[in-house]
Amino acid sequence: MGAFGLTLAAFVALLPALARGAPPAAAPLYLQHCAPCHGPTRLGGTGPALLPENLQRLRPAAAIEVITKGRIATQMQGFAGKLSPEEIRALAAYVYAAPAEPPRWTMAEISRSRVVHPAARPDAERPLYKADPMNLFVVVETGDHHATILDGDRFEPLTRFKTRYALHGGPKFSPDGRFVYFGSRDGWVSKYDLYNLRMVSEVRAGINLRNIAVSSDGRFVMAANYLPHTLVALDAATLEPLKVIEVRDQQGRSSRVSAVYDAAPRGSFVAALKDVKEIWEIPYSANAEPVYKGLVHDYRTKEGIAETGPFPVRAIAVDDYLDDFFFDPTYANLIGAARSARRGQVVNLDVKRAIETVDLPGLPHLGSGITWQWQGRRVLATPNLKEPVVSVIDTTNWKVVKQIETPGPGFFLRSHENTPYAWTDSFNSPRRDTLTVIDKRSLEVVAELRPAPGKTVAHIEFTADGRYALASIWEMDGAVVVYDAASLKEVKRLPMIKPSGKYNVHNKITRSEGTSH
Ligand code: DHE
Repeated sequence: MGAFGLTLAAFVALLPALARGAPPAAAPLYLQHCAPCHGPTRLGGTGPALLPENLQRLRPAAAIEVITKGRIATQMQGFAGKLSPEEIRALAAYVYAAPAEPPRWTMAEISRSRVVHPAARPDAERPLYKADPMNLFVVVETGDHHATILDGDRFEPLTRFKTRYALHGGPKFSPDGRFVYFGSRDGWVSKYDLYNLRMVSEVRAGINLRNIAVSSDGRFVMAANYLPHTLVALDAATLEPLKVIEVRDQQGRSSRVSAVYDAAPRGSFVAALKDVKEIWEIPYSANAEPVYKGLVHDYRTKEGIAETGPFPVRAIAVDDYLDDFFFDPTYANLIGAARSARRGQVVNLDVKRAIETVDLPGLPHLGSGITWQWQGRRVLATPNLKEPVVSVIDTTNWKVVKQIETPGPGFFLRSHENTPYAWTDSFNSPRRDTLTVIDKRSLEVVAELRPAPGKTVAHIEFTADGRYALASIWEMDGAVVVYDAASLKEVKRLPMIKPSGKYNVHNKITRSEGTSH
């Protein structure tokens, strides 16, 4: 061990940061007090990564508070007794500053990070338990970074386990529903066996990750990263990395990836890009005929040369940045929210251009959109992050049918084939304790529910048969509240620690029209 209890290699890795950019006192303080848990180059270790991208959701004042007092229910201790207020402020400034050398996370680092947990009953054909494996819920508890597997018939937990720090985005399932894959904001992808109730393997696919998608044939996981600017294809069986795709447009400008989704009928992944006006489609299946047609012109390497091999990229130029979107039921079109204009764009993936615009003034949260049949046509409904309305759009002509008023701007919207109601929240408003129930036939609000007055309530998911709706009380002393979806009466309340999303195996693998995909 070298200086400050670090290995020589770790200390040498830090020298550039010491030499440039950092306030003089902060780098050695970081080495001494923070590096053992957060890593010498701030990439994370037992504690989370401390890089500007990973800290975007934490205000600097809150960071100073955490360094001073520690964080409850974690190993993060307070440093008030050891460091002066000036030293704490210097440390906070240090972790919000970009490192002198941009961190690397290449194929080699990804491969090295892979963790394979000891296998038990890997070939099991049945689950360990009696509950119906198709009606399980995976409940993500972000309060203490755990997940609960809930029996969706009895509403009883089967197990609860530690996850990676700060999961984000919906966990994704293998097509048979046996495995669930999680993505964490710090870049970890974890594969969990729902038959054996154990973690199978994990790999760090990026340093700051947005979300993951699993191919509909169950063979691949694609990870979307903000840092570095990459998409990473993994073997879904082993989580071994197969390809790191650098994300840049034809002019060589590189981009963060906002999200990646599986477009099952097309046999492709589709990625939304944050910093360039392109959408990327990446076929994974040889049957993806419409995607492969004419593809020879779309294969791209960073030199712009046609490339063959797995995961070719088909870039589609769009008029504006589309950093989130929703597929129509055919998956030929996607509707994305344009960032600069108060409208949406409908992009046809086959003709490779925008074909319509939609008047959407409230920053729609399209990733949470759902569809249903209404008066003989399919409508898409989406909450809006900035306006207290649910927008209902006719997918045959892309006209807004109705803006349904809610108590406040919402985040999530959910329904099920077997219920006439759609449920939404008012997450981004003072009325965040209220759920709004909308009748899908009349497009009218039929009820408002306040399961815990004064506390945030959000994110609904239905049981496989659509009879019950589960809502999250999104607080440290939170709960999952089970409602009878017809009478709207509460039937059970399970204490949970800040449960964010919950995901029903059957609804996900059958791509229920009422849930996210
Ligand atoms: Fe999310 C899904 C983007 C902040 C909780 N969020 C998604 C998806 C995207 C997205 C693109 C769909 C990916 C998927 O499911 O595979 N989220 C963003 C943002 O851009 C935003 C606004 C800012 C950010 O910093 O990332 C953002 N998201 C949040 C939160 O603050 C939430 C409420 C708390 C948290 O844990 O981070 C949050 N996002 C969620 C959840 C889902 C999600 C629970 C999955 C929804 C689902 O049911 O499928």
